[in-house]
Amino acid sequence: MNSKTKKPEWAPEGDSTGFACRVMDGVEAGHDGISSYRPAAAVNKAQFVQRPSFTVDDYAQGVLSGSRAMLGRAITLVESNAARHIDQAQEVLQLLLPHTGKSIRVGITGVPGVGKSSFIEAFGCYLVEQGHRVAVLAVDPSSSISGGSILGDKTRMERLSREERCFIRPSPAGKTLGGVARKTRETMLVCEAAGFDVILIETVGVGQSETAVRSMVDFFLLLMLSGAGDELQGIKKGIMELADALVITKADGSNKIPAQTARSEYERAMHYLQPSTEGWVSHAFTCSSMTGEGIAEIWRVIEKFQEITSASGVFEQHRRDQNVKWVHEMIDAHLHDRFVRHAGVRQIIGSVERAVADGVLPAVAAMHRLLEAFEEKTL
Ligand SMILES: Nc1nc2c(ncn2[C@@H]2O[C@H](COP(=O)(O)OP(=O)(O)O)[C@@H](O)[C@H]2O)c(=O)[nH]1
Ligand SMILES: [Mg+2]
Repeated sequence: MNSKTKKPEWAPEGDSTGFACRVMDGVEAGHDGISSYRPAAAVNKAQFVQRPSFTVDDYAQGVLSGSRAMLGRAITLVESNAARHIDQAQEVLQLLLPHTGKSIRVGITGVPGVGKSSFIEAFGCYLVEQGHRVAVLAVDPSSSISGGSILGDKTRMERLSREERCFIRPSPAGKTLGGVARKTRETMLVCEAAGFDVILIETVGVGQSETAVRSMVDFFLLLMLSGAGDELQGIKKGIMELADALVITKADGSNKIPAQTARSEYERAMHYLQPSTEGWVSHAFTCSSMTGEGIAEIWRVIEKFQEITSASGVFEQHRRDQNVKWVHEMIDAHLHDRFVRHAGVRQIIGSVERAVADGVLPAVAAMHRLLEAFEEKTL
């Protein structure tokens, strides 16, 4: 191995040194307001290389000072499942919380192949040119099984990944959507504290992950293909109702006219849908990530959205509601987890389920029996 090759903060499992996403590097110094903050724990070089142990303040100050390396480490801490890291991560988040929230959070969804990664590349580069600092995150619960389909296609974000004003983080791994979403949500807060003012969250347009991402962003963008039926795209009316804007992708070359036709059709269809955000009318657009046409317009739409919903108070209210809802969702997940792990419950759940399936025990009685087992003190 070339000793000069810098090890990235993150690399896909089993990847060789060929993974060259520059934004993952531990860039620590000097440009673009990024300070050369060095935590005390890193002063001793040998200790730094072998076993860095950072305090909660190290993490918080490192992130706030704009250190890319500390940002990466703080996210790794937030993503960790180890009990000792979970407490520390919460303390770090507590310190960062007053510095979060000053961004626009945009969710991007659509079926695989619709052009999400290409859109993020074009859109992200445009935003960076406009002077923004862009963090790109992802929610893909299948990534731990498939080895990371989403954002794994780094070739699609080659230009963006070389931008200093951009930070790209692939989907965290996790067994449950709730776990993956929790990590992405906290990572988003860390990125905001580090000064990123546009957060783009890519989600794969299948299953429940859209709803999870919808509940953590301000603006939700649904990408669609022209010429493919709704059935084919697996797009349900419910998903369209989550969207604050719908974008027909790949509006270039011979696909330009079909894309415009599809736009008008969706525009009509959206007329009959519930609005996703109070006081905001969702519209359909076309864009091409290849020619860049339509990219600037989508940003103008998002700015307009922020302007209107901030003035009406909906923007702030949404975020407040999202936070409270998040707490309840975590409580539900936590209680459910404790329930299924409970020794007394585990002892009887098999036979109770069988009795219900066989039709000899009513469902409500089964529930009571299991909850009694759960609440019984084990001596
Ligand atoms: N012509 C054209 N092709 C595009 C455009 N955007 C994406 N593609 C192509 O569509 C395919 C899927 O794109 P990708 O961004 O990986 O989609 P994702 O799976 O939704 O992330 C790739 O072959 C891209 O080159 C576009 O604006 N115009
Ligand atoms: Mg992709």
